[in-house]
Amino acid sequence: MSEFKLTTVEEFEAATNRLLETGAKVGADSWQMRVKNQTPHCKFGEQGICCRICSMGPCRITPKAPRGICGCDAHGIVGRNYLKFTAGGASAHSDHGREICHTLHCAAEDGNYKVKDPEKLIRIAKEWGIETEGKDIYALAHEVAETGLMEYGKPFGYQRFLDRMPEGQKEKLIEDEIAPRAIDREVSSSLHMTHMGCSSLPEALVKQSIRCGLADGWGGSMMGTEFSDVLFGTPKPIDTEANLGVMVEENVNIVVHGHDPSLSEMICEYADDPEMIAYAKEMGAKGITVSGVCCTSNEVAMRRGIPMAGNFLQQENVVLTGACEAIVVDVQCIFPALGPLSKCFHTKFVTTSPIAQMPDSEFIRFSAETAGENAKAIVKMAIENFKNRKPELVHIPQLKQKATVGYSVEAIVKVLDSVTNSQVDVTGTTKPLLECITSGVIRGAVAMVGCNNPKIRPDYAHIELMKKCIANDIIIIASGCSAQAAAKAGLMDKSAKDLCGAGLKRVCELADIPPVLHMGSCVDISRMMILAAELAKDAGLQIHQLPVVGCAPEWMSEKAVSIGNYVIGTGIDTFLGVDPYVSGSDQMAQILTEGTRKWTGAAFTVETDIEKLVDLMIERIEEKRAALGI
Ligand code: MSK
Repeated sequence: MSEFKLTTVEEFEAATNRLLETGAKVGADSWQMRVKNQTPHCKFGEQGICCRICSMGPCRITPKAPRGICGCDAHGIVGRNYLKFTAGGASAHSDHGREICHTLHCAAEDGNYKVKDPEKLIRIAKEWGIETEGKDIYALAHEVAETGLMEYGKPFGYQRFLDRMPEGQKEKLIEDEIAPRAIDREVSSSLHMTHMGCSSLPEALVKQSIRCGLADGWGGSMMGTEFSDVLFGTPKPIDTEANLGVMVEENVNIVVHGHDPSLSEMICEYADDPEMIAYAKEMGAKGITVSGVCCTSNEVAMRRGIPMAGNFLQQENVVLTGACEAIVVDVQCIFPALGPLSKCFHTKFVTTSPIAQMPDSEFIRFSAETAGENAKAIVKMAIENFKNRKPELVHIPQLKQKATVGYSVEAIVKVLDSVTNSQVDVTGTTKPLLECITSGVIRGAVAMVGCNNPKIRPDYAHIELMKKCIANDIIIIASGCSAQAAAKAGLMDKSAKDLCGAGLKRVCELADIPPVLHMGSCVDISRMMILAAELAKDAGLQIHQLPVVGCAPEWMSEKAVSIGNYVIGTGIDTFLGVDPYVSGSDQMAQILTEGTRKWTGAAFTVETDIEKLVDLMIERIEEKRAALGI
């Protein structure tokens, strides 16, 4: 009998409550308290009908005042707010991708950063028409990086990676004026369109939202993912652990948080350095444990097996353990609350990027050129802080689960190919996966993504949706904080196959995979787009015909809105558990939930009842199967 048991959300909550007791002792604030202070939320903001893009307002739409001072109605105001929301997210993801391009441009044989996957680099160079023959790998890396950087500001043409789409899809996007041009241009055009006195036509604003999102998904994010693989290695299945119990009381605990692997990779490198480990011992610790929060955690988990301490709404918990010597952050999804919170403990809150500077932090400017010395200084600082712990405040909840992570597209193709082609050459296609789907052994796939949001019981929606899907033979590919929710629960343990329907269970057994596949961080949703494109090409279909849907049940960030736009822009129906502030306009709601189909074949479904949301997803997958006659 297997001893495997999922960790429940109730157990997560009990662990959090225990940590909040420590917080109360030291007078710490928490997101749980701040939610109470901020509730009820502003109704105008919730419906997206508050406009403050010029100084004549702010204007708010009511039955008595149906137009703002400029005459814009609710539909225009909601539409502009939605486009701004998207542009914020696209800019963040794409700027992350740009940083990775710069890091690739700094790569050198004897430098801080090396090319770890030269094959992938050569493959991308060939795809982009860059001569590879007889070139030094670093010269090639620099040329590819420079070409990538040009994708941000080139004056003509569309994003290069659109050529990865099935035949005809890019042309359709061009015809509908949704194909993304230069990335910065799409962000800039979006902000131009939302300027006072420009667009107020909902259809135009949604179209631009999709275009801007696609510049992120098939531009900035895709380059972020691909070049991170070139620099740090393309992920392969690797074992790790997840939840706060991965922190080790006797060790110096360094927690990396944010998104950009350029920093966290270096921290891991130096934390592993025998000189640093010896120094930690000298300071009274047994060793050094690096663990992660949010997407930077996903990055180092899937390449190095670094354990995952938690996801978005657990970031304060790592400090509340009283055993965190340093929480080291780069960009995005970092609570400014970590500054004052860390002051209640001995924890050093280390900010490293000019993009994310916060009060009550120690700022150590990190750059690709000085990465080694920056990382060493941070690791040393954490070690020297070990002696400042207050033992009476230390409590690490003993909750953790095993997880197998690192399912890049390349890894998925490889594991499935090895099942069907054990005696012959590996073909390197998605055909084995397609056969499973066509035969009905697997009914379809859900791309589960996104954050936590206090509007939804944290992690509950992710976990319950995944459980119901796998029980219905629907495989899950997960990224971002959704992936971490799955890992903390135990759904990325191979033993979780016992929770699957008979078909998916058989596939998990044959391929030796968990039913929820970890695909990486939030920029890595681009991997999901590549997989969908490959599946469609191998099946001779368009992406929107596949029995595949996207789902972000607990999303919260601007990036998630950008992602949602590029997922439906790619042709994948997307199910949201939180409304993107559009309920104030029936016209906007209609376009987003139906109208976009004429351009991309996909649309959003918003349903805050999680039970209903999962049933709607399963229904949509079955509809797609029926339309294909499978
Ligand atoms: S970290 S964007 S909370 S997934 Fe990528 Fe998690 Fe959402 Fe941030």
